[in-house]
Amino acid sequence: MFGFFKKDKAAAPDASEAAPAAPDVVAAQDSAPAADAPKLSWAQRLRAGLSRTRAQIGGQLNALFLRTKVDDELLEELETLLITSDVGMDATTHLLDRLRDRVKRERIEEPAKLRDVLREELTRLIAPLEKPLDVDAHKPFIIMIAGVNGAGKTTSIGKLAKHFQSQGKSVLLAAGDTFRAAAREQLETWGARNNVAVIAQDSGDPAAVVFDAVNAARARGIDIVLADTAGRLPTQLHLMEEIAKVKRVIAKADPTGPHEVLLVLDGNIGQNALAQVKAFDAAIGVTGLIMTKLDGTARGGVIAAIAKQHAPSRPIALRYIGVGEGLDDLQPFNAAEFVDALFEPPRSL
Ligand SMILES: Nc1nc2c(ncn2[C@@H]2O[C@H](COP(=O)(O)OP(=O)(O)OP(=O)(O)O)[C@@H](O)[C@H]2O)c(=O)[nH]1
Ligand SMILES: [Mg+2]
Repeated sequence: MFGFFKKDKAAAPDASEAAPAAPDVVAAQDSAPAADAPKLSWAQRLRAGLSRTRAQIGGQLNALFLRTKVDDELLEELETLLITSDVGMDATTHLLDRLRDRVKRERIEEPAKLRDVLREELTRLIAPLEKPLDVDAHKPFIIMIAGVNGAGKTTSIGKLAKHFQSQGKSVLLAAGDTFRAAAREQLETWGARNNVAVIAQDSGDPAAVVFDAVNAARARGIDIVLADTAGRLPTQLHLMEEIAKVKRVIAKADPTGPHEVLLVLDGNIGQNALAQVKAFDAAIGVTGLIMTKLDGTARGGVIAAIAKQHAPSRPIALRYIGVGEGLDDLQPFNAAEFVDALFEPPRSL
């Protein structure tokens, strides 16, 4: 049975105070049962988790839309605000083109109306990222997790394991981070506590560990394999080659796999996310993204930049977003919900 914990998100939204890796999953479970803490709905946690982004971007947006009329000055300031909010040049230009066009065609004069139009256009822009992962397509469904050091891979695996278990799926973890000595034990401890099998090896070869895990999952009739990998930078070419090998070896164990290659992105890195997606995609063919730590940053606007970079020729899926360190703080990405959480509630008229 999964024991999990609740934390007061408002009290500790800062990812920078974080300690290392999988131990966090374990440590957090040990430390903060907080049974009396009010249980927040996902929408409430999302809103709380995005409070920094909202305070910074949403606050300034709302100030703009309190103006008395829609004019060039307002549109220019909006453009600057979006560019400086990690929405990026391409996505901002796209949004402003759409807005200017609609201001003209629909004769929009009211800033409040323009605000609604921006919400609509932003939702439309990021909606293609919303493609929930369908884990029923294969058994075992093999998910490989990649990303730079400290992005939130191992923590996200813990959250995903819980997410899938709550859907009645059996899960097996592959301790493919053979780089850090402690990583394996951390995953094993966590797995034992949460009734999730963990496959690990002394060999130090991540491809061999993951190969074993896929075979074990098949033998045991497991639904989902989550393969952790060590953090690496795209510039560390030998490590990028190593992770490409992990993928090839998975395909040897199961010619249809891996069924999902998830890149974990730290929400704090802003525009760097675009370069990471490109580099990991070139090496291992990324099929989905997880963006973590949106609670610790005001840089959530980068989601629009990612949508623009990949639309419409090669849409990429933002499968999950993380808005806290709790096991429940990872949820499927929902474009409308995300935009709603960014903007302050509409002012009463
Ligand atoms: N606030 C917050 N912290 C997070 C979130 N996701 C992960 N973290 C924290 O980020 C830190 C790094 O997470 P890990 O899961 O260890 O990252 P990793 O990618 O496995 O790291 P390496 O294996 O060292 O490359 C930990 O302290 C986590 O608790 C999130 O959504 N919000
Ligand atoms: Mg890790």
